[in-house]
Amino acid sequence: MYCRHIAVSALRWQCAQWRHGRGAFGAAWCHARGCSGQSKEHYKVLVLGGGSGGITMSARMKRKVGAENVAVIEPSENHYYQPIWTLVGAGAKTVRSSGRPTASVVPSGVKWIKARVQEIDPDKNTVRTDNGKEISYQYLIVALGLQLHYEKIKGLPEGFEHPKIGSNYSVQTVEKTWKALQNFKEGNAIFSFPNTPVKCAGAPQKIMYLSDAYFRKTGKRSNANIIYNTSLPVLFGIKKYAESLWEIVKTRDLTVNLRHNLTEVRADKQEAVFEKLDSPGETVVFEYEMLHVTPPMGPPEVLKGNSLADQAGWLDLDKDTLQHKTYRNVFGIGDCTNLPTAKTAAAVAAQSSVLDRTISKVMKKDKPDKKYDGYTSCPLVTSYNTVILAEFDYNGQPLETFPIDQSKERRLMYHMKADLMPHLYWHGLLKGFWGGPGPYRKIMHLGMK
Ligand code: FAD
Ligand code: UQ1
Repeated sequence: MYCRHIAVSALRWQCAQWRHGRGAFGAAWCHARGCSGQSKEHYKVLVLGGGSGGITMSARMKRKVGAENVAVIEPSENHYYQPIWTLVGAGAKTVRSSGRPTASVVPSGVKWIKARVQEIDPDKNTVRTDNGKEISYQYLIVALGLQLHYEKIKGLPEGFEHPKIGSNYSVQTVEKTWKALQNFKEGNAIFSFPNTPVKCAGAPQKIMYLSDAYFRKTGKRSNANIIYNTSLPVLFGIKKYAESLWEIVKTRDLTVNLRHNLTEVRADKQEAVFEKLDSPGETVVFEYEMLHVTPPMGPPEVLKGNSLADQAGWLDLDKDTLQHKTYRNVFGIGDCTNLPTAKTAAAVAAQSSVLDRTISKVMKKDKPDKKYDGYTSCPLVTSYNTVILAEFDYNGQPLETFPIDQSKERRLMYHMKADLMPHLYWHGLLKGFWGGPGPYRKIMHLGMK
């Protein structure tokens, strides 16, 4: 039985070599042994993860190599537009509006493999799924996103069964934020930021500004202590926008405690425990009437310890071309990568056009020539009708699309975030037509020069 297993594996491997145009045996050898190219699962381009980056690249790869040569592995029945959860948590949008069936976003003709990737073997060009399938590829695009770790906070996730606690970071908990806001009477409203990399680093404080606005609108503000406890030593990483945010914090009477990391939630007692990162061993307990949790985050489990990952577990990419540093037929996009920029859908958009070009070049055995500048963007929602549109690059330098000062709160930017962006996402980005605002930025700034 064991020997037969080895023999079958060897046969499959040999045939995979033939399909890759390598190996000692040819088509006739493989067909004679009942292993036709058609019956085996092999794709020219295999995409791991059907989130923002995975669906975007599936659409772009379909145009490049034909739908029948592309597959995407994604276990979830639904695809979510996560950026709108900030507004869902504040009651300005419905959670229903954030999701669509995965079947409707996978490009037509592209194979959707509804499974979870369990193992990647980049030396053999194969991937194994949780339902036991082995799939081989010629080119691999890794778009697995990141993992949320609520369980790393003592008392969670079970604490979410109590009221007064919510989190905009998952579809299961985002409506709890809105419930906690509505039920708020008086006391502390606390907002946390973890001691790990996060996606959309502005989101943990956006919900604080919206809560402040909601309390003012409903006459509860004078009963509320609004507290932002962040593990970071700064309010926001880019000075230009941080200055505006500090001004808002001051004028709206919000409290910011830097270097405070949430470690425990005692939901039955409505207490949150924070460690003071600059005084090792020291903790401080806050009572809360409302708690918004941004969970610790980390790389996908399947990448940790894999030869595709760096020491921390993130996909190890060339920061300019998005090609893997050692496996030249492997590429990546989005939150699962170690690209030294903020993890956002806006970054995915800009990365997608560079990666498209890189893959074209690699397929033609040319040298990749387009460079990703690290573009990322975070629409900092500061009320129910204003946004500061932060946009910046690898160097932390503002890289603004519009020829106006984007560090100011603007109504127009709110409408862009709430009304325009969802359309751009579903009909532009996911269809492979939106590669970020780079080309428009150049046009918009022409008149200024
Ligand atoms: P995802 O879109 O998360 O997709 C990863 C996919 O991989 C998922 O579908 C998952 O099911 C799948 N997957 C995971 N493990 C496996 C496995 N083992 N096998 C197969 N599939 C797997 N970005 C902005 O640009 N602007 C914003 O205003 C903004 N606001 C945000 C607010 C919130 C509250 C949140 C949560 C996010 C926000 N973002 C924002 C960030 C943005 O949503 C992400 O950066 C973006 O979705 C990243 O895309 P991705 O493809 O890397 O990951
Ligand atoms: C963007 O491209 C994008 O991806 C579709 C987002 O995610 C939802 C964004 O939030 C932003 C701000 C951008 C950048 C787009 C423009 C027009 C500045």
